[in-house]
Amino acid sequence: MNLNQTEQQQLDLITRKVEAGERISFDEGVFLDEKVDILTLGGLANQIRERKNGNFAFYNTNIHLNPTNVCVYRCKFCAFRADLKSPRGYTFTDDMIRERVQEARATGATEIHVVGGLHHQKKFDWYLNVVRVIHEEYPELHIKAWTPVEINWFSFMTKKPTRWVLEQMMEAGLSSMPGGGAEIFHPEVREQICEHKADSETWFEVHREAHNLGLRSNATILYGHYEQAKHRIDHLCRLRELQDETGGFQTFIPLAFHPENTGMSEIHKPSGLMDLKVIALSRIMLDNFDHIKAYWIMLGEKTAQTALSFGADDLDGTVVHELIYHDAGAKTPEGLTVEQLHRLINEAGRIPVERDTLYRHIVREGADWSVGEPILTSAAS
Ligand code: V47
Ligand code: SF4
Repeated sequence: MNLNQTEQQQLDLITRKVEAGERISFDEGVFLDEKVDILTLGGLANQIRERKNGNFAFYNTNIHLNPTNVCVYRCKFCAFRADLKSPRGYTFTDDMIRERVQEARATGATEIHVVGGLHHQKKFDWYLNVVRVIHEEYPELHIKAWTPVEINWFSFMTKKPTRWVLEQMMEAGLSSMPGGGAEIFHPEVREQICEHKADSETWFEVHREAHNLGLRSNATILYGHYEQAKHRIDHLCRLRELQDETGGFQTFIPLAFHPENTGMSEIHKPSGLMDLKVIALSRIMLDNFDHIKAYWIMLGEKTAQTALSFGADDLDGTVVHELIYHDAGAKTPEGLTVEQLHRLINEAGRIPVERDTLYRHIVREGADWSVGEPILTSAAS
């Protein structure tokens, strides 16, 4: 790392702030992103990671359901969507949903992650029914469903406020919200990649409303395309602000752009170093988030494992039936067994802990599971 004297002083100041648990500013974040080497970033991030989560590395047993890929929108980065009349288009029936839920039960999943396209012809009741069918089939299964893009679409279709939409969904069985649809909040980039869908103000408003109703949610960033350091850091600072207000976010998940079959296929997939850098910067900037997830499906097992020493404390889960990244060229398997996840975590020198969506310990006895106490080490701080 070739820093001049002033830059070295700036890094020393940031290092002292990290050691003291103080907040890193936007300008300092941009400096770290643009000038500081990956090992230094990793060291800073790892300090915070261990302070918050000790030596634990979390995972969960989950299953994905993307009930339709037909979508009215055309986000440039998306390889998953299909036109209404496309032979690639599909839509789940109630029986198909039940079958997926039965699979969830059989594999011991504690969570189902549900997101999909905004189908031209499906009304709000169809989406509500997806949640209801899941909940009726397996009431213990935690339903983490819909991004603000979908909630905003339901609000548009029904002409009802966000709060009403969320309440209907909660009544049907919704338990939390995933972090998707965030992409890059800054309009300079958002307008290039998904200008038509819910803007960043809407994204934040939906999460604020969800948190006010007692739902927990996640957040993501889609990096490795047109964005620059200032856009990435701006994204993290905006999230930190809402978290100060509501405390409702649980986990932050950096998502590396996969270019294959997208409208941005001229871009190269981000390198492993870039992946680790974004994980580390996220851990350093998001001082009020408990968890940073290295989503192995998208990073690959090797980078995800390494990320456990660069700020991440969670690998997501056993994940079966993932489509969004595999349609965009991800070469990872669609699922890992619990044994494989344990091996990845143990090799990284961490202690594997199975969690539920709300970061409570999962206790297993044979085929049965139950929810134990929260395992958060930062709760002690
Ligand atoms: O919003 C779409 C991203 C997101 C591509 O909350 C792509 O636990 C890379 O949000 N290359 C949906 N990324 C997935 C998501 C998520 C994933 C895992 C865990 C959680 C959680 C949430 O996927 C979209 C978009 O940002 N995405 N296409 C692509 N070609
Ligand atoms: Fe539709 Fe979501 Fe794909 Fe955008 S990212 S085109 S909203 S499925």
